[in-house]
Amino acid sequence: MFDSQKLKKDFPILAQLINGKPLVYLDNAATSQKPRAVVGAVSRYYEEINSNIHRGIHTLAERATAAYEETRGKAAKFVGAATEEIVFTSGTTEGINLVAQALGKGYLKAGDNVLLTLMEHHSNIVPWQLLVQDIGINLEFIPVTQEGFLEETEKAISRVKPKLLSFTHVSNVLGTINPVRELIRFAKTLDPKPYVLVDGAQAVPHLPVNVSSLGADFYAFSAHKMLGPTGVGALFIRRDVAKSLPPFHGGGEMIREVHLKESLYKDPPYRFEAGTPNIAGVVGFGAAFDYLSELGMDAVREHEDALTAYALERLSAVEGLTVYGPPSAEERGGVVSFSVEGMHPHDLATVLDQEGVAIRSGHHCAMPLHSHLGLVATARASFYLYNTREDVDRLIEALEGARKVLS
Ligand code: C6P
Repeated sequence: MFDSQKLKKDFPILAQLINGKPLVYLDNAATSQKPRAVVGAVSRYYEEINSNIHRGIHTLAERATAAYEETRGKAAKFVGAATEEIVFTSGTTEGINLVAQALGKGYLKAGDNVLLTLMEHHSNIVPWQLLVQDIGINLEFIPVTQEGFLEETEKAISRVKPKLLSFTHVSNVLGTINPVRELIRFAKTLDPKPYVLVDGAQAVPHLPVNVSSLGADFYAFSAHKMLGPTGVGALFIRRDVAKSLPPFHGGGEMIREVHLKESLYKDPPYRFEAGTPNIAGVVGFGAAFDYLSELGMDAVREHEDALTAYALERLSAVEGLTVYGPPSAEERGGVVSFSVEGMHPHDLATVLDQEGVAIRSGHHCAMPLHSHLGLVATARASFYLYNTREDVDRLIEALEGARKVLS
């Protein structure tokens, strides 16, 4: 039985008072909290096996390499990939930049279309804008309805004929779960077939994801949003795509041979991992995969689905409050953005913080989406496996209190 109240005890940070009130942490889309198992794995790494990887042949180096590579296997299993299809990155942002820069070295050329959506995080917009400046690609966007769904996607794909389609699996503002499999299947009917990149930052932590069955060529996600450390993430690159993809950055460890004027690179995934990586972070990421695997992602999703449905129901009863995004919990992840009439989201977040309730306010790194919806900023509550119905009740109480203070 999934018991979020019990799970909370695994997260020492949640047991504190903020402004004299028990903390209710509802900023999980920004970053999740870390269970003891992850914190312990990172400190054990430093206390017991810290060493550089893939280089030394001494015992510690071998242990550190084994721990690092073990996580690659766990990541692959978690998202339904082969081990060599997983590249460690510093996070989703670096994963998308890696793909953009690598595809910008020959695959994408001046005038080629890259199709994004209006609900993208800046991490899936700005890397492509850099290629507009560098090589003159053309960016097009799939629109979003006022309810928060992608609009006329097939029409956009057929009209734009992109060489690359890149979109988010779950919106970090609207919570919308996009129909990834269907979108990819349709995109792949084009001739020539475009590459498809999926931004999984808000999906892998919350839903069962199988990148192979989705049919993605690239799929990026971050450890810190799924109980792991900051500064580490993974990028799935489909085996046959990776073979012909040039490296993003050069340096130690990604090479087979270095000569003065040229080098031979290693096979994927090592070709894409130059320099000393965040080894401790990757080891902590491994502990996060273990923790989530033990719970089961179906159970995590089920819990968040029920909690989001409860939050939507209670929020809808707050006077002057508007929720953005799909109306039903099944169509969205555990992210609920809203505004309250007459109150700036920053003021709202400040008053809630006084009550120990942590939410995010602002544009959530999705300025084009906010502009498209005619908004400047929103308040956002986002849930995870340790959140309870009592947390939602505390949010509502604090919101009612804020209405009294601010209106
Ligand atoms: N969104 C939020 O509060 P990084 O920073 O690389 O781990 O993840 C970037 C990123 C990419 N795509 C989506 C859909 C995201 O939500 C994020 C991170 C956080 O919404 C921080 S801005």
